[in-house]
Parts: sequence; structure tokens; C-alpha cells
Amino acid sequence: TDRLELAPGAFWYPAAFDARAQADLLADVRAVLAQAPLFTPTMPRTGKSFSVRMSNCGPLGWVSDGSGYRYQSFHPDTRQPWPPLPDRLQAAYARFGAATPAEACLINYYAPDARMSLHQDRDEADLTAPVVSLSLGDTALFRLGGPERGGATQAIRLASGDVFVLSGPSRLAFHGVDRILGGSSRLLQEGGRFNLTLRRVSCTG
Ligand code: MD3
Ligand code: FE
Repeated sequence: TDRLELAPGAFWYPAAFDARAQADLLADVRAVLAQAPLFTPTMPRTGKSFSVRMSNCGPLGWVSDGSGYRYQSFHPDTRQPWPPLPDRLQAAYARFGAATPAEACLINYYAPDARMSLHQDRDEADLTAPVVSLSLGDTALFRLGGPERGGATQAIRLASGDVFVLSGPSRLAFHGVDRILGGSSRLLQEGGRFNLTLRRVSCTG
């Protein structure tokens, strides 16, 4: 698998998963969503809805609502525990460099008009473990910055089957999704894009 280091600790693996592997990963996503449907997160304080819809699997899941951002063990709407993390996703986390098991897989769904503004991921107690991101469906115009808001950024097209790994000095890099290239993939019959991020949350691995 090709590996491009875009910044220290930020690795892009274009086409890491072939069409068959993408279909298998998508089947895992569909099975999770049958148990834990996509929810619409809202911003702390303002209550404004995200354009991205989300779900999770694994012991912990990331949520956002009027009270803040956090990891919790249950779905914010159904109040049911998150479904288990599928073996194939746990294997992907190990394959792309993690030394401890993932505790959370955040599933982001982008309709073609969804985006995600520039942010840092810092709700995890363990900031030493990598975040491993898998893209399925339409291509995203992803933006990677540095550790400070307002610094230089680079734009990357993340396509279906691509993997992105954030570790070490890039773990606290600013990043976001400028837009989705609607109709760029036929993997999802409904269109749009799934992004899966596999994460360690707690420090006791
Ligand atoms: C850089 N997701 O879920 S994935 C997120 O495409 C998130 O859905 C985007 O940002 C998406 O928080 C980007 C690539 C990614 C994931 C985590 C990172 C880049 C990152 C953590 C630190 C720095
Ligand atoms: Fe993020």
C-alpha cells in the first residue's frame, strides 16, 4: 500500500481498500446503523445542527449536544448501548499502526451538501494513540492544517477506500471537510460519504 506523509505523523494511504474490501466495510457500517441509527448532533451553546449525521460502535461513542462534546456508552436518541466494534474495523485499527484496541468508531455520514468546519479532536483522554480514518463513498475535499488555527493548510481529496492516519505531532492538527464531490462514487446507492474514525479514548490500554 502506498503511504504519503503529508506532515509529521499524518499519513495518507490512497486506495488502501479495494472494491471488495470497501463493500465488506460498508456491510459492517450498515449492520451497525441498523442497531444504532444516524443521529443529528447539535452544537454546544448554540444548539445549531451539524450537517453531518453520526453514529458509533464500540464501548464508547462521541456525541455532541447542548451540554457539550463527550464520549458516552449509549446512543443519545435510543439510549441503547453502542453496538460492538466489528472485527474487521478492529483489524484495520491494528493494521494502520495502533498498539492498543480501538474503543470507539465514530461513523460520520455526509450527504453531498454536508461539510465539517475546521476543528481539533481533543475529547480523547489518550492523545498518544493514533486516529485511523476510513473513507467510503463520494470523495471529500479534506483540509489539513497544523497545530494552530490560522496556520497553513493543505487540501487532499479523500476517495473511497483511502485511509488517513493521524499520530504523534499531527494528532492535534486542525482539520475539516470543505465539501463532498457528489456523484463521484457508486459505492453508496443513496450517494454521499461515510467516514469511519477508529479511536482510543481512555489511557488504560
Ligand atoms: C486530523 N472527520 O470525525 S477524517 C472527525 O472526514 C473528523 O469525517 C473528518 O474530522 C471526516 O473528527 C476527517 C480524517 C481525520 C480524522 C481525525 C483527525 C483527520 C484528523 C484527528 C487529528 C487530525
Ligand atoms: Fe476531527
